[in-house]
Amino acid sequence: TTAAPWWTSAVVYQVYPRSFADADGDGVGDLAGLASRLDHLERLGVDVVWLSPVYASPQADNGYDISDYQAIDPVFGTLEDFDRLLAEVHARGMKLVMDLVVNHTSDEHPWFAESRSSQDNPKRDWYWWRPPRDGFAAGEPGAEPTNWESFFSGPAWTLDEKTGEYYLHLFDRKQPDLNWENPEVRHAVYDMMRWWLDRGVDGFRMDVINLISKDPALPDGATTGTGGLGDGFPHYGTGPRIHEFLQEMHREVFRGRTGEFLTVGEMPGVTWEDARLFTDPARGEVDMVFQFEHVSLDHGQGGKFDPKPLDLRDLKASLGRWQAALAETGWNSLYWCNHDQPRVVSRFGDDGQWWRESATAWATVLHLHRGTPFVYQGEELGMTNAPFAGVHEMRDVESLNHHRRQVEAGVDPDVVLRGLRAMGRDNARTPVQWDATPNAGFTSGEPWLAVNPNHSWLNAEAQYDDPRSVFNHYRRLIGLRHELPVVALGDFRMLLADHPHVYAYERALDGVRLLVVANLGGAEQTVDVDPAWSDADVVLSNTDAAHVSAGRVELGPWAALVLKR
Ligand code: ISL
Repeated sequence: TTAAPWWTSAVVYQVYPRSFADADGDGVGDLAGLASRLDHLERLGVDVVWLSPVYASPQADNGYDISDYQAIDPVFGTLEDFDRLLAEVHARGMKLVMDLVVNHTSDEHPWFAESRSSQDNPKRDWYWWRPPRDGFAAGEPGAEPTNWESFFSGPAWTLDEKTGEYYLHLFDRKQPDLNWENPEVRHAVYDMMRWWLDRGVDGFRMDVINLISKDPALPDGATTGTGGLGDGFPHYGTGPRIHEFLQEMHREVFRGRTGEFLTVGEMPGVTWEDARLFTDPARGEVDMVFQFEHVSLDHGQGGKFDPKPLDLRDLKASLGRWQAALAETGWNSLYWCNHDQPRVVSRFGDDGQWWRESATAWATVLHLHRGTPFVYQGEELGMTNAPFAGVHEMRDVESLNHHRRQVEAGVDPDVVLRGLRAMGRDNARTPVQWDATPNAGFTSGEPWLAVNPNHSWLNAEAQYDDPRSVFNHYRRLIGLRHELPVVALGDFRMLLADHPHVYAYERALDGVRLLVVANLGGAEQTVDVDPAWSDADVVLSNTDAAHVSAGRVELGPWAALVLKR
């Protein structure tokens, strides 16, 4: 059998640069700040850094609105700063992948400035332009060419007065969608990708990459009537030419290159059936995908900002399905957290009494699945959601647009705020908490987003030398993946699928077996397991409140164990 790819035993750490470390005191994190904190990543033991966008951008969506793909935004530093960072990451034996945001550009990108300048500009067809819907005048409600809702609230079309046509933006109006039907667009993207690979980067995380393929007929889609994010967009998941585009990208950009690269496609709406195709190495598309099924299970009737309690059985069914689907061919990513998701210890754990136990229990459950784990900055410290006093303390365009649209529609502002406090993306974007000093050692200036007051006790300095800390638990989990082949390559078998509070599964490879069993609740649980585990070694535990006897495991609140035999 061919050797397993290097990323099957790798752990990726996501840096959201504006909130990681600020070296120049302007209150926004930067490349020099990140370079000064690489000891933290090396101590944690991660293999790859995924760097969220640092390109030139008006920052309408914190850099996911790019105005020059081959320049570093001054707020983060210079290309020289980037080259220095990359050299330092490589010198420490780590890799660095960039965030590829090519479903859309900023409306301030020169390409869009040309495209919008006239209907017969050579770059007109680099974006999606359409006249008002038949029977409607430009600007009239309902004149939008399709019924698609933006992910950031409101219609996905904006009228450009100058040429009397609408342009498509699945996200904010400052993020016009590129037209991937146009080969000129595709080749401009591939040129840019090759430029970054030639500069030495080790791959890409690809932003909403499954959305780049739309049906050129631009048909209306089914809507829920609640104006849900992305409502009506008929290709939520897999557009008509997505496999063709990804295979062309892989051929044009990666084929013939020696070296070890990583590609992960972020794919809202992707199913495990699609993922089998996207991640089948024989198809040359991407190495793994970010799915959204497991992080949408707590979305209520009203969608993302109308959360409901998670039923653990739903989570086990979802992740178990993905483990089974990609067991033979393809590969899973593993994540709870990123810059778009609330902090897992607040969302699914207990950020009060059982903060440490619940943070480490969720980490244990994730990291020992088959797949490549992604650690989002601060997750390794057990960072929590932040206590936003009101929407005035929030910065995220998705939240601010949602708040405005809901309040305009007459929804009680307190109800809207409750959803934003629980699920808003700013929760993940508060500055990393390095120590107990003012602003948590993140900046010497005024932070762009308030530092969580709990940094007084919840910070890296307080955890480095505490063997029971969240940080050291993540370090041991990552160490297990590097030490035991069964973690990376072992078969996966879900246990206790119907238990509402305990998550348990087995891994097996070449006669080595692991049992992962975690109590994901605040009440004690006792579960039956195969008696063969009674004399197994406990290779990792987050508490003393657990006991293994013949055929039984007793688990205190949020207790998580890893047994090996
Ligand atoms: O999580 C989400 C689904 O409701 C959205 O918050 C998120 O926008 C979506 O998953 C797509 O995310 C990616 O593309 C966006 C950018 O705002 C996100 O930060 C990025 O991760 C547009 O580029």
